[in-house]
Amino acid sequence: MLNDGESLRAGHFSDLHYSPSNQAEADRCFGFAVEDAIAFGCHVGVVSGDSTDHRLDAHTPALSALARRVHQLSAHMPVLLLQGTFSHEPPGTLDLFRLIGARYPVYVADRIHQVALCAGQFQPSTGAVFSDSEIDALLAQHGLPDAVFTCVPTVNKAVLAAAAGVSNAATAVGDHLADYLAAAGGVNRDWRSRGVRTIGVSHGTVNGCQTEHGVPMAGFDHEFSIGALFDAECDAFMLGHIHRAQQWEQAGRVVAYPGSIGRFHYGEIGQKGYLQWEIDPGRSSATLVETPARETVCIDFDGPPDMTQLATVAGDTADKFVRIRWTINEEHRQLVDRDAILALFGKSAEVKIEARVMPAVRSRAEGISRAASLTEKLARWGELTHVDATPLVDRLHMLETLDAESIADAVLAGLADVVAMTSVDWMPARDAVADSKPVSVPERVQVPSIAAPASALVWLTDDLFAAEPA
Ligand SMILES: [Mn+2]
Repeated sequence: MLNDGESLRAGHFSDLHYSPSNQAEADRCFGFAVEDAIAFGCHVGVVSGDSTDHRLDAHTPALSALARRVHQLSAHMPVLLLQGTFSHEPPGTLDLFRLIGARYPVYVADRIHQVALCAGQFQPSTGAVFSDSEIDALLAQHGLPDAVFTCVPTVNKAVLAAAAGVSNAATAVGDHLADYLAAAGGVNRDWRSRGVRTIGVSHGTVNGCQTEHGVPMAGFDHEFSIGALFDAECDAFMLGHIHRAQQWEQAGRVVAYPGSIGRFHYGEIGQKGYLQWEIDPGRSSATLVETPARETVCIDFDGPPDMTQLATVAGDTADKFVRIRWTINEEHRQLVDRDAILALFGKSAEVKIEARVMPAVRSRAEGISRAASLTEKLARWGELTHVDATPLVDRLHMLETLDAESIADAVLAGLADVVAMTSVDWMPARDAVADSKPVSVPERVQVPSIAAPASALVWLTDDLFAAEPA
């Protein structure tokens, strides 16, 4: 397949996410990439997982569109498909693809193992790595392979533990992977010493990589460290799962994500494409070839949308996918003219409007929840609202310690005192008040007296609904 001294050229595609809703985007981009890889003269094609977005029925047009592209590619080069995330690519999804190879085979890697590419045919290892006797037999039968792949598809933890030969099931996934990659590294060093190219293919998250939204992935639950990947001693390590293109290099060897083939969500930053690899024993390079992914424009307002600004932006959004978001208070939501916004973006491929309405919120008394007793809460409320809470605290104390009758008696006693103490001079000229009779206070009740100016007492006897005297 390769002339002496020629680099192996590989087309590396990932995260195609074929589905009914993604079909136009996925097929425009993957179709472009397949044709470009064929024109570039790639010797092998690799899809590093998530060919589909979710479970697809056999009659779904998106599934046959994907199959046609893989078939088209296999007319020109052998194709390796790696099992991706189970929720995107349920186990068994790729099985049918083994049957659609054209001139070259389509090989499905759905277990942890190594596979040699010899004269356009795939020769897999029986176990997780090639044994010495397998290597001898392979060399005797086929001569030097064009490349040896180390395949690490998505697997469950038990399978992974078995592949790594680790008995401790409690070990983290990342540790099992690191053990396996180190073991594969020994075999790959052996292949390289014979002048054979080695290629890793996997689907997972590298600790410290960046997502398509620009967020760095950091934490201990991510599958690989970049060091563990380089420990596999592959000249080229082809990754899938993260939708943003990025790569790492160490002494001429490269680990890279092409990112997703197209732009499937709003707000994804960076270019979309596929990787053209050129691989030699101990050295490789990966170049991103941009696909015609859709262009998205995201316009966010912290408040109501600015129509002048939107009108300016709209001029540049023909055939683009536009998302406009704003936040607005509940009472102002009617001020936004959605129809006017849609009219501005009439030439766009799609306009998605997301209004976030802020409900009217009543301000609460800060710190009141930290006060231990009801009395303290009341005092805190008084402080915050500039109200003298002392009389209220007195009344609260009465409510807490006395029964209703005692309280009523005490109130009446208080009124009697006020009336008794009040001289006619400053009594309001209101017959009703003057006519009120003092009430005796029962001896047994000892309560704080509640004094009130006589002018405040009219409600006791007055007609509350009568018009105020002029
Ligand atoms: Mn994906």
